[in-house]
This record gives sequence, C-alpha cells and structure tokens, in this order.
Amino acid sequence: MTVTWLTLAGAATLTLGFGLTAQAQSPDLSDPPAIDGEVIADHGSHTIRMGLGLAESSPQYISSQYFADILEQRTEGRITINVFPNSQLGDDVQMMEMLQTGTLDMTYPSSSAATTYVSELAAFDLPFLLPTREAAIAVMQSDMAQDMLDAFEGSGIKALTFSENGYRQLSNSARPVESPDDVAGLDVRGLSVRTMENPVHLAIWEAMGANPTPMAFGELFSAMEQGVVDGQENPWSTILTSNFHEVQDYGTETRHVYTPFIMMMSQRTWDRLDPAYQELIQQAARQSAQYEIQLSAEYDDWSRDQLEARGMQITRLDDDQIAAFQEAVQPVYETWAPRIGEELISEIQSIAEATAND
Ligand code: TK8
Repeated sequence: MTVTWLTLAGAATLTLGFGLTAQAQSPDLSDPPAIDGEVIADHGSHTIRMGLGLAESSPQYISSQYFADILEQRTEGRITINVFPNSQLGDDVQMMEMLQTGTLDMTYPSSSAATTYVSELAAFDLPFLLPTREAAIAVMQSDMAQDMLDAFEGSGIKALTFSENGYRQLSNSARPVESPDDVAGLDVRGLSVRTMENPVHLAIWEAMGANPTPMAFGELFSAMEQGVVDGQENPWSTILTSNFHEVQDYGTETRHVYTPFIMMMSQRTWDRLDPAYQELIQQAARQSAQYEIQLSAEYDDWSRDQLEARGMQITRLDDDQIAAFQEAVQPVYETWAPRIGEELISEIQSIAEATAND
C-alpha cells in the first residue's frame, strides 16, 4: 500500500493500494502572509483553548492555525493557542456560553448563532441582501459592523473580528431543486431542512414551503444520515469538508444568504491579558480573518466542483430561477426588516451598492 501524504499546497491525491484514490480535501491554497512585526514577549505566558465547529481542512481551521502561529512567533512562544475543530468542545451556542462562564477561551461561530447577544447581526441573515463577496467584505469592514462587535460589551464575550463563512447553498437527499416549488413539493411533502438556531433562517424556509428544523451543526451529519432531515444549507466548502456529500445527493446553488463568522474571546480571558498582548491579539485576529476570507474564496467554486466530481448532482440557477427564490422569500423582509431596523438595512444596502460602482 503506497500512501502519498497530502500537502496543503497541492491538490495531491491520496493513492491508496489497489488503485483506489481519494481526492484531496483542499484546493491549491495561497500560503499565509509572512509574519512580521516586533516581538512582544515580556508579559507572562498564556495557553488559550479555541473551539471551532468545522473540520481541519476548512478555511476556518487553517486560518486559526495561522492566528496561532502569529501569536507564537510574535511572543516567542509565550502565547499558545490550542485549536479544537469538529465541534468537539460543543456547538456554536454552547461554546459562546462557555466563553461567558470562562470555561473556554475562544470560539468562532456564525453570526447567525449570536443574534441573541447582538440582535442587529440578524441583518446578515436576510436573504439575498449581499449580492457579491466584495459587498459582504465592505459591510464586514464598515464602522457599522465594528459597532456590532462592540455591542457584545457586557455579555462576557469580546468579539474580535468578522470573517467569511460564506454564501449558503441548499443540499438535500430527496430530489433535485430548481425552484421554490421543488422545496415545497407540489404533489409530495415539503423538504425538511435543518437550519441554524436563528428565527430569520426558520422564516426563510417556511416562506419556501419547507419544514425547517433548527439544530446544532454538530448533530447535522447523523441527522441527515438517519433521514431525520432531508437537507441543510451551508457553503460548498463546509458541505465538502464536513463530508455531507456522503449523505446528500442533490445540491442547488441558491446563494440565499451570506453568513459571516465572528472570532471571539472570553471577556475573562481578555481581561487577564496585558494591554500589549490585547493589541497583538486584536491585530492577529484581523490578519487571520483576512487570510480566512481569501481561503474561503479559493475554496468556494472548487468545493462545488469537487462535490460534483464525487457524485453530487449540482443544480446551477439562472437569473430567472434566482428571481423566483428572491420573490418567494420576500415575506421575510416584511416581517423582519422592521424588527432588525430599516435604517441599518438600508445602510448595508448602500455600502453594498457603493462596491458595485467601484
Ligand atoms: C460551524 C457553524 C456552521 C454554520 C451552521 O460552527 O451551523 O450551519 O454555517 O459553519 O457555524
């Protein structure tokens, strides 16, 4: 049996004996930016535990290791970040609670899971709000977005930066989906779709005639494997790196929501750090978030094509088909725009439009 070890840099294939091959779980990714800057090392030593929901091959994990490398190098080993992937320490909601009690130092949830702490974050859950990645990045880097991070003040959570979970796509095990009618099932039952624990996401799939089930990410694979739900929705790279294609036959490129991640630290951990270390951690968080967005962009279409190569039937939608989904979810705006804040939403839309004119 010959095993060629994968290198992150290459889309090498793992050649097992008997001619079997398994494609790599990562594209030809950009290397992380060089780590430079003065060494800050005389403020004590800290070992920080960071829990992630996604797998080791995900942009979230790879960029978190880069975050750890920056701190290790710039403090000469005095700050160690131990990263625990695959929801092994809990799911987004649980790990944020652990930050509040101080039983975990850092985590990296989707913004959708954090709307109970900062309700304005629900703006990111509005369907088809952010038309391009450039628009999403501009919004995440805006003063308004920084205000959302600052609004965690007093919750026991120090929110450091946004990065990209990405454009969400529908997958399911029941049937190909080209329209909202396929979701609702005219002569068959509506798809049961797992959603994040977020009321706007529930409203989106209800508006399309699905049966939405909120569920923690860590329970999702077995729920799909056992047929508890027909489908779910996540970016292509998450579907690939979490091996959802093993239990999902159909994918539809809906791009219905752009979800950010939020890198966050327990306030208790943050308060124990010298201000010089706090400044360094804030800087490293932003640098790793920038790298994460780059990796996520490099992963996106590549993951979709990998899923297709591994047998998933992918439906790409044309402009008219997308318009049908946008129309079907219009009631979500009627209900949720007033609750989230019409002003906030129009500010996001004007930031997005400004990038289109760049
Ligand atoms: C991972 C989650 C995941 C999210 C979900 O911790 O729950 O579907 O998209 O990426 O944050």
